[in-house]
Amino acid sequence: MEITKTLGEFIIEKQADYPDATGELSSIFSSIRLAAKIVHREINKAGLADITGAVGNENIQGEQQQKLDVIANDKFKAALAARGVVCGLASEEEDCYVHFDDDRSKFGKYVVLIDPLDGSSNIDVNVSVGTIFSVYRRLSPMGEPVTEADFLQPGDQQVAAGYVIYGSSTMLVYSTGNGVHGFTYDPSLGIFCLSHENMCYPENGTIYSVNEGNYVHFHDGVKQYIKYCQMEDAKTNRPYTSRYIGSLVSDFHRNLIKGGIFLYPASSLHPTGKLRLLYECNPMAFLAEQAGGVAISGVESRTLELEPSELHQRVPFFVGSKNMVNKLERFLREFT
Ligand code: P6P
Repeated sequence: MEITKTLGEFIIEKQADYPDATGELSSIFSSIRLAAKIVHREINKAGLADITGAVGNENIQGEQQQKLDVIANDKFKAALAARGVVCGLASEEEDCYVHFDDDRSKFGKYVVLIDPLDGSSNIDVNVSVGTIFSVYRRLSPMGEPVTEADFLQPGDQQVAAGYVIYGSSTMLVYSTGNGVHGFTYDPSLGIFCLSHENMCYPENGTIYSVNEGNYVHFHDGVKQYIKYCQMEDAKTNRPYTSRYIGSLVSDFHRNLIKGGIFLYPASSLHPTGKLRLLYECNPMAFLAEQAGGVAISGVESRTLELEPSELHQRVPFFVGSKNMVNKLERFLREFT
Protein backbone atom coordinates (compact mmCIF):
# COMPACT_ATOMS: atom_id res chain seq x y z
CA MET A 1 0.00 0.00 0.00
CA GLU A 2 1.31 3.43 -0.91
CA ILE A 3 1.98 5.29 2.33
CA THR A 4 -0.19 8.39 2.49
CA LYS A 5 -0.79 10.12 5.78
CA THR A 6 -0.91 8.00 8.90
CA LEU A 7 -3.81 8.33 11.32
CA GLY A 8 -1.54 10.06 13.81
CA GLU A 9 -0.28 12.61 11.28
CA PHE A 10 -3.82 13.29 10.03
CA ILE A 11 -5.15 13.88 13.55
CA ILE A 12 -2.32 16.28 14.39
CA GLU A 13 -2.90 18.11 11.09
CA LYS A 14 -6.63 18.39 11.79
CA GLN A 15 -5.96 19.37 15.41
CA ALA A 16 -4.43 22.56 14.06
CA ASP A 17 -7.98 23.44 12.90
CA TYR A 18 -9.04 23.63 16.57
CA PRO A 19 -7.06 26.48 18.22
CA ASP A 20 -8.22 25.44 21.69
CA ALA A 21 -7.43 21.79 21.07
CA THR A 22 -5.40 20.44 23.95
CA GLY A 23 -4.54 17.10 22.39
CA GLU A 24 -6.81 15.13 24.71
CA LEU A 25 -9.11 14.04 21.92
CA SER A 26 -6.03 13.02 19.92
CA SER A 27 -4.94 10.98 22.91
CA ILE A 28 -8.28 9.14 22.89
CA PHE A 29 -7.79 8.27 19.23
CA SER A 30 -4.31 7.05 20.05
CA SER A 31 -5.80 4.68 22.65
CA ILE A 32 -8.44 3.44 20.23
CA ARG A 33 -5.82 2.92 17.54
CA LEU A 34 -3.68 0.82 19.90
CA ALA A 35 -6.60 -1.32 21.10
CA ALA A 36 -7.78 -1.79 17.51
CA LYS A 37 -4.38 -3.20 16.54
CA ILE A 38 -4.51 -5.66 19.42
CA VAL A 39 -8.07 -6.77 18.61
CA HIS A 40 -7.09 -7.07 14.93
CA ARG A 41 -4.30 -9.44 15.99
CA GLU A 42 -6.58 -11.50 18.25
CA ILE A 43 -9.31 -11.80 15.61
CA ASN A 44 -6.90 -12.81 12.91
CA LYS A 45 -5.57 -15.67 14.96
CA ALA A 46 -9.05 -16.64 16.23
CA GLY A 47 -9.17 -19.60 13.89
CA LEU A 48 -5.95 -20.95 15.36
CA ALA A 49 -6.38 -20.52 19.06
CA ASP A 50 -9.28 -21.72 21.15
CA ILE A 51 -10.58 -18.21 21.80
CA THR A 52 -13.64 -18.20 19.60
CA GLY A 53 -15.73 -20.52 21.77
CA ALA A 54 -18.28 -18.74 23.93
CA VAL A 55 -17.06 -18.01 27.43
CA GLY A 56 -20.26 -19.61 28.63
CA ASN A 57 -21.40 -16.65 30.66
CA GLU A 58 -23.88 -14.12 29.30
CA ASN A 59 -23.56 -10.36 28.90
CA ILE A 60 -26.18 -7.91 30.14
CA GLN A 61 -28.12 -8.49 26.93
CA GLY A 62 -28.50 -12.16 27.81
CA GLU A 63 -26.33 -13.06 24.81
CA GLN A 64 -23.63 -15.74 24.93
CA GLN A 65 -20.45 -13.77 25.57
CA GLN A 66 -17.81 -14.81 23.05
CA LYS A 67 -14.25 -14.86 24.37
CA LEU A 68 -13.23 -12.20 21.87
CA ASP A 69 -15.98 -9.94 23.21
CA VAL A 70 -14.33 -10.12 26.60
CA ILE A 71 -10.84 -9.60 25.20
CA ALA A 72 -11.91 -6.63 23.06
CA ASN A 73 -13.73 -5.00 25.96
CA ASP A 74 -10.75 -5.37 28.27
CA LYS A 75 -8.27 -4.06 25.69
CA PHE A 76 -10.28 -0.91 24.84
CA LYS A 77 -11.03 -0.26 28.51
CA ALA A 78 -7.37 -0.61 29.51
CA ALA A 79 -6.14 1.55 26.61
CA LEU A 80 -8.63 4.32 27.38
CA ALA A 81 -7.97 4.22 31.14
CA ALA A 82 -4.21 4.43 30.62
CA ARG A 83 -4.15 7.90 29.05
CA GLY A 84 -5.70 9.89 31.87
CA VAL A 85 -8.02 11.89 29.57
CA VAL A 86 -11.12 9.68 29.87
CA CYS A 87 -12.95 9.72 33.20
CA GLY A 88 -15.49 7.02 32.43
CA LEU A 89 -16.60 4.28 30.05
CA ALA A 90 -19.91 2.61 29.20
CA SER A 91 -19.84 -0.61 27.22
CA GLU A 92 -22.25 -3.16 25.81
CA GLU A 93 -20.22 -5.70 27.77
CA GLU A 94 -20.49 -3.87 31.12
CA ASP A 95 -23.69 -3.95 33.19
CA CYS A 96 -23.01 -0.43 34.49
CA TYR A 97 -20.74 2.45 33.48
CA VAL A 98 -17.15 2.39 34.77
CA HIS A 99 -15.47 5.31 36.56
CA PHE A 100 -11.70 5.71 36.01
CA ASP A 101 -10.73 7.09 39.42
CA ASP A 102 -6.93 7.28 39.23
CA ASP A 103 -5.45 10.74 39.93
CA ARG A 104 -5.24 11.69 36.24
CA SER A 105 -8.35 10.06 34.75
CA LYS A 106 -10.74 11.53 37.32
CA PHE A 107 -9.87 14.94 35.88
CA GLY A 108 -10.43 13.70 32.31
CA LYS A 109 -12.70 15.84 30.12
CA TYR A 110 -14.33 13.00 28.20
CA VAL A 111 -16.44 9.87 28.56
CA VAL A 112 -16.45 7.08 25.97
CA LEU A 113 -19.22 4.64 25.07
CA ILE A 114 -18.32 1.52 23.16
CA ASP A 115 -19.55 -1.66 21.60
CA PRO A 116 -16.19 -3.41 21.69
CA LEU A 117 -17.01 -6.22 19.29
CA ASP A 118 -20.31 -5.75 17.51
CA GLY A 119 -21.56 -8.74 15.55
CA SER A 120 -19.27 -11.07 17.46
CA SER A 121 -21.55 -14.06 16.85
CA ASN A 122 -20.22 -13.88 13.28
CA ILE A 123 -16.62 -14.54 14.30
CA ASP A 124 -16.93 -18.32 14.22
CA VAL A 125 -18.14 -18.15 10.63
CA ASN A 126 -15.42 -15.72 9.57
CA VAL A 127 -17.72 -12.79 8.87
CA SER A 128 -16.54 -9.22 9.45
CA VAL A 129 -17.16 -7.70 12.88
CA GLY A 130 -16.51 -4.27 14.31
CA THR A 131 -15.87 -1.94 17.22
CA ILE A 132 -18.12 1.13 17.56
CA PHE A 133 -17.18 4.12 19.76
CA SER A 134 -18.71 7.43 20.79
CA VAL A 135 -17.09 10.33 22.71
CA TYR A 136 -18.78 13.06 24.80
CA ARG A 137 -17.57 15.84 27.08
CA ARG A 138 -18.35 14.97 30.68
CA LEU A 139 -21.15 16.93 32.42
CA SER A 140 -20.11 16.09 35.99
CA PRO A 141 -17.50 18.27 37.76
CA MET A 142 -13.83 17.43 37.04
CA GLY A 143 -12.35 15.29 39.80
CA GLU A 144 -15.76 13.98 40.87
CA PRO A 145 -17.05 10.48 40.06
CA VAL A 146 -18.87 10.23 36.73
CA THR A 147 -22.66 9.99 36.86
CA GLU A 148 -25.14 8.29 34.57
CA ALA A 149 -26.00 11.73 33.16
CA ASP A 150 -22.51 11.88 31.63
CA PHE A 151 -23.51 8.95 29.42
CA LEU A 152 -27.20 9.69 28.81
CA GLN A 153 -26.57 12.62 26.47
CA PRO A 154 -28.33 13.09 23.10
CA GLY A 155 -26.26 12.00 20.12
CA ASP A 156 -26.00 15.60 18.92
CA GLN A 157 -23.64 16.22 21.86
CA GLN A 158 -21.00 13.77 20.57
CA VAL A 159 -17.58 15.32 19.99
CA ALA A 160 -16.39 12.28 18.04
CA ALA A 161 -17.56 8.87 16.88
CA GLY A 162 -16.27 6.07 14.74
CA TYR A 163 -15.84 2.39 14.12
CA VAL A 164 -13.18 -0.19 13.40
CA ILE A 165 -14.18 -2.82 10.85
CA TYR A 166 -12.23 -6.08 11.04
CA GLY A 167 -12.89 -7.30 7.51
CA SER A 168 -10.86 -8.35 4.48
CA SER A 169 -8.77 -5.44 5.71
CA THR A 170 -9.04 -3.65 9.02
CA MET A 171 -10.17 -0.03 8.77
CA LEU A 172 -10.74 2.75 11.27
CA VAL A 173 -13.42 5.26 10.20
CA TYR A 174 -14.12 8.33 12.36
CA SER A 175 -15.46 11.86 12.50
CA THR A 176 -14.91 14.74 14.91
CA GLY A 177 -17.60 16.77 13.18
CA ASN A 178 -15.45 17.73 10.23
CA GLY A 179 -16.28 15.03 7.72
CA VAL A 180 -15.75 11.27 7.82
CA HIS A 181 -12.30 9.84 7.19
CA GLY A 182 -11.20 6.22 6.71
CA PHE A 183 -7.82 4.66 7.46
CA THR A 184 -6.70 1.21 6.34
CA TYR A 185 -4.44 -0.82 8.62
CA ASP A 186 -1.14 -2.09 7.21
CA PRO A 187 -0.20 -4.96 9.56
CA SER A 188 3.30 -5.22 8.09
CA LEU A 189 4.04 -1.66 9.27
CA GLY A 190 1.58 -1.54 12.18
CA ILE A 191 0.09 1.74 10.98
CA PHE A 192 -3.31 3.02 9.86
CA CYS A 193 -2.96 4.88 6.55
CA LEU A 194 -5.42 7.44 5.18
CA SER A 195 -7.30 5.64 2.42
CA HIS A 196 -10.77 7.26 2.33
CA GLU A 197 -10.69 11.03 3.00
CA ASN A 198 -14.06 12.81 3.28
CA MET A 199 -16.30 9.77 2.83
CA CYS A 200 -19.76 10.74 1.54
CA TYR A 201 -22.90 8.71 0.91
CA PRO A 202 -24.11 8.65 -2.67
CA GLU A 203 -27.45 10.54 -2.42
CA ASN A 204 -29.19 7.56 -3.96
CA GLY A 205 -28.38 3.90 -3.73
CA THR A 206 -29.68 0.55 -4.84
CA ILE A 207 -28.98 -1.51 -1.72
CA TYR A 208 -31.48 -2.14 1.05
CA SER A 209 -30.28 -4.01 4.14
CA VAL A 210 -32.82 -5.60 6.49
CA ASN A 211 -33.31 -9.00 8.09
CA GLU A 212 -36.20 -10.14 5.90
CA GLY A 213 -36.59 -13.18 8.14
CA ASN A 214 -38.45 -10.83 10.47
CA TYR A 215 -40.77 -9.57 7.69
CA VAL A 216 -44.00 -10.97 9.17
CA HIS A 217 -43.23 -9.18 12.43
CA PHE A 218 -42.64 -5.72 10.88
CA HIS A 219 -45.16 -2.88 11.06
CA ASP A 220 -46.99 -2.09 7.85
CA GLY A 221 -44.92 0.92 6.76
CA VAL A 222 -41.73 -1.14 6.74
CA LYS A 223 -43.44 -4.01 4.91
CA GLN A 224 -44.71 -1.63 2.22
CA TYR A 225 -41.24 -0.11 1.78
CA ILE A 226 -39.65 -3.56 1.36
CA LYS A 227 -42.30 -4.42 -1.22
CA TYR A 228 -41.52 -1.14 -3.01
CA CYS A 229 -37.84 -2.11 -3.19
CA GLN A 230 -38.81 -5.50 -4.62
CA MET A 231 -41.39 -4.23 -7.14
CA GLU A 232 -40.74 -4.94 -10.79
CA ASP A 233 -40.63 -1.28 -11.84
CA ALA A 234 -38.28 -0.65 -8.92
CA LYS A 235 -35.96 -3.06 -10.69
CA THR A 236 -36.28 -1.44 -14.10
CA ASN A 237 -35.63 2.17 -13.14
CA ARG A 238 -34.19 1.62 -9.70
CA PRO A 239 -32.69 -1.87 -9.64
CA TYR A 240 -32.65 -2.50 -5.89
CA THR A 241 -30.67 -5.35 -4.44
CA SER A 242 -30.82 -6.87 -0.94
CA ARG A 243 -27.57 -7.11 1.01
CA TYR A 244 -27.57 -8.09 4.70
CA ILE A 245 -24.53 -9.33 6.59
CA GLY A 246 -25.98 -9.23 10.09
CA SER A 247 -23.06 -7.17 11.35
CA LEU A 248 -24.01 -3.49 11.75
CA VAL A 249 -20.54 -2.11 11.06
CA SER A 250 -20.20 -4.19 7.87
CA ASP A 251 -23.66 -3.34 6.53
CA PHE A 252 -23.17 0.34 7.39
CA HIS A 253 -19.69 0.51 5.84
CA ARG A 254 -20.77 -1.10 2.55
CA ASN A 255 -23.78 1.21 2.22
CA LEU A 256 -21.68 4.28 3.05
CA ILE A 257 -19.37 3.48 0.15
CA LYS A 258 -21.88 2.15 -2.38
CA GLY A 259 -25.07 3.97 -1.36
CA GLY A 260 -27.93 2.23 0.40
CA ILE A 261 -30.22 2.03 3.39
CA PHE A 262 -29.95 -0.10 6.54
CA LEU A 263 -33.10 -0.87 8.51
CA TYR A 264 -33.48 -2.37 11.95
CA PRO A 265 -37.15 -1.63 12.70
CA ALA A 266 -39.23 -2.14 15.80
CA SER A 267 -41.34 -5.26 15.43
CA SER A 268 -43.47 -7.64 17.46
CA LEU A 269 -40.19 -9.48 18.18
CA HIS A 270 -38.29 -6.33 19.17
CA PRO A 271 -40.93 -3.79 20.31
CA THR A 272 -38.37 -0.96 20.62
CA GLY A 273 -35.93 -2.29 18.02
CA LYS A 274 -32.78 -4.33 18.71
CA LEU A 275 -29.88 -1.91 18.25
CA ARG A 276 -28.63 0.11 21.24
CA LEU A 277 -29.05 3.86 21.08
CA LEU A 278 -25.94 4.97 22.94
CA TYR A 279 -23.13 2.86 21.53
CA GLU A 280 -24.50 1.65 18.20
CA CYS A 281 -27.13 3.99 16.73
CA ASN A 282 -25.84 7.39 17.92
CA PRO A 283 -22.24 6.94 16.73
CA MET A 284 -23.41 5.54 13.38
CA ALA A 285 -25.98 8.34 13.05
CA PHE A 286 -23.26 10.94 13.75
CA LEU A 287 -21.08 9.45 11.02
CA ALA A 288 -24.01 9.14 8.61
CA GLU A 289 -24.97 12.82 8.93
CA GLN A 290 -21.32 13.87 8.65
CA ALA A 291 -21.22 11.88 5.40
CA GLY A 292 -24.35 13.60 4.00
CA GLY A 293 -26.70 10.77 4.96
CA VAL A 294 -29.76 10.59 7.19
CA ALA A 295 -30.45 8.57 10.37
CA ILE A 296 -33.90 8.29 11.96
CA SER A 297 -35.66 6.12 14.51
CA GLY A 298 -39.18 6.84 13.29
CA VAL A 299 -41.34 9.47 11.59
CA GLU A 300 -39.83 12.92 12.30
CA SER A 301 -37.58 11.23 14.86
CA ARG A 302 -33.96 12.10 14.11
CA THR A 303 -31.86 9.60 16.06
CA LEU A 304 -29.33 12.19 17.26
CA GLU A 305 -32.09 14.20 18.96
CA LEU A 306 -33.42 11.34 21.09
CA GLU A 307 -33.17 11.92 24.86
CA PRO A 308 -31.65 8.70 26.28
CA SER A 309 -33.39 7.19 29.30
CA GLU A 310 -31.12 4.24 30.12
CA LEU A 311 -27.67 2.98 29.27
CA HIS A 312 -28.62 -0.08 27.20
CA GLN A 313 -31.85 1.15 25.68
CA ARG A 314 -32.77 -0.03 22.20
CA VAL A 315 -34.33 2.05 19.42
CA PRO A 316 -35.52 1.42 15.86
CA PHE A 317 -32.82 2.53 13.40
CA PHE A 318 -32.95 3.52 9.72
CA VAL A 319 -29.75 4.95 8.26
CA GLY A 320 -28.24 5.58 4.85
CA SER A 321 -28.40 7.64 1.68
CA LYS A 322 -30.53 10.74 2.14
CA ASN A 323 -33.07 10.11 -0.62
CA MET A 324 -33.56 6.48 0.41
CA VAL A 325 -34.17 7.21 4.11
CA ASN A 326 -36.47 10.11 3.20
CA LYS A 327 -38.44 7.75 0.93
CA LEU A 328 -38.70 5.21 3.75
CA GLU A 329 -39.91 7.89 6.16
CA ARG A 330 -42.76 8.68 3.73
CA PHE A 331 -43.80 5.01 3.82
CA LEU A 332 -43.69 5.01 7.65
CA ARG A 333 -45.83 8.15 7.74
CA GLU A 334 -48.34 6.90 5.18
CA PHE A 335 -48.81 3.34 6.43
CA THR A 336 -48.34 3.53 10.18
P1 P6P B 1 -30.29 -9.87 13.48
C1 P6P B 1 -25.17 -8.09 15.81
O1 P6P B 1 -25.63 -9.02 16.79
C2 P6P B 1 -26.11 -6.89 15.84
O2 P6P B 1 -26.10 -6.30 17.09
C3 P6P B 1 -25.73 -5.90 14.76
O3 P6P B 1 -24.36 -5.88 14.51
C4 P6P B 1 -26.51 -6.38 13.56
O4 P6P B 1 -26.86 -5.33 12.67
C5 P6P B 1 -27.79 -6.97 14.19
O5 P6P B 1 -27.43 -7.34 15.53
C6 P6P B 1 -28.25 -8.20 13.46
O6 P6P B 1 -29.43 -8.64 14.11
O7 P6P B 1 -31.52 -9.93 14.37
O8 P6P B 1 -30.64 -9.47 12.07
O9 P6P B 1 -29.40 -11.08 13.55
